Amino acid sequence: MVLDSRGNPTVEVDCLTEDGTLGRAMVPSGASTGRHEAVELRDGDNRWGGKGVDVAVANVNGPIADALVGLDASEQGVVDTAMMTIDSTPNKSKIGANAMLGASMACLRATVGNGNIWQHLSDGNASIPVPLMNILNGGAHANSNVDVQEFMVVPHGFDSYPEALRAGTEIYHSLRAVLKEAGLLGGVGDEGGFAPNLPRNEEGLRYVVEAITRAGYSPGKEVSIALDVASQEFLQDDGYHIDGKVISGSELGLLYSSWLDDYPIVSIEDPFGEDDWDSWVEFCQREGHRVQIVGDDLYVTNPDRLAKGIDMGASNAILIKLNQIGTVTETLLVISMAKAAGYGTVISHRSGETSDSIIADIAVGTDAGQIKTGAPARSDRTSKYNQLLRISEECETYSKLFQ
Ligand code: 2PG
Ligand code: MG
Repeated sequence: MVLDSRGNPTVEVDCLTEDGTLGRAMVPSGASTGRHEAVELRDGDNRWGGKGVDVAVANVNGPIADALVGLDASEQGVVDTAMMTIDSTPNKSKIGANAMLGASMACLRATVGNGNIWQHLSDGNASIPVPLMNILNGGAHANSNVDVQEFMVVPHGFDSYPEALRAGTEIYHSLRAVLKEAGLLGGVGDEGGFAPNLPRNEEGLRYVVEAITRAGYSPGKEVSIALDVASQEFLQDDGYHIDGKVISGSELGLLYSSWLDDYPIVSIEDPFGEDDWDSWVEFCQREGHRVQIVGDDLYVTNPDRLAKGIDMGASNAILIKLNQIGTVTETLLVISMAKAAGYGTVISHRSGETSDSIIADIAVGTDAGQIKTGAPARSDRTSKYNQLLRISEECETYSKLFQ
């Protein structure tokens, strides 16, 4: 058990191989979790506010160790299948996706040893992903009145990742100055972005554009905006509760369309609820040609849900979170499925994170094109941006997405 960035227990797993190589991995944890995600096992007793992971840790040291000790750690498929055999539930509720993913990632690390995970995963293609940098936090990640969970900047108009990271980071600091002048600077949210109260969600877009301009960058040309609306969080029986009103999925789609007309938005994640397929399809038919539409709670990195979305035309991109599905093998499978369907792939952190930076390597090695990993602040977020800086010393190709 180790602590995550919100001060909650999470699982860390060590995998030791016969030649003495140690692979160690830590598991992240979400707050705005989708109903269809694999199960994160929590003790639920009166310690740690119910969030203890003693049972998950015992599962690693007991049944998972029993199933894995003696296997070849580099046979990722064999390792992951062995774990799924001891938990045949569809959502990994017996052993826990947190226990399983920790072991799965630890085996990957042990396989690579002092080498690079991104090189190990690459089929020859690799690129540094465009970062979607969450500089203004709302929704379940902030103590504010803003419904939209994440306002991100996307520094796509640059030749290299280091330049893009600098732009995004300068804009983060510029947003601090802009909000301070407006008397709106308070604390930050769970992902390190500022968390002001705003009269309307659209004001967040206005402030981010102002921050881009003030930092000396050209909105839309060099740096654009991505949103994670995480709308399931404000969907109730009577409709979507946003900006103090209750509206239907169609009306919410029209609100997004008006934002697309007025702001340089290149990507919208979870515009509709996790089971509101019809609204997704309607919006994707109308706007899919001019904006990336990303399913997170909708797909939960699950091959069956992704297949349904591809079939219906619900979106044109998917968010990838390893702990939503629970093994490295299944994660890689979902990435390939999405790519084969022409879907965009965004490799993502969780709002509760650790210093583990494995998602940076996965994003490069699978040539995913995009990564979402919070503000360029706080070690739990910068560990990923910094790992990408290290990788960029060897892999100079910066994704051409959104150019
Ligand atoms: C999301 C994530 C990460 P959480 O909704 O995309 O930003 O949040 O980890 O709380 O589900
Ligand atoms: Mg999301």
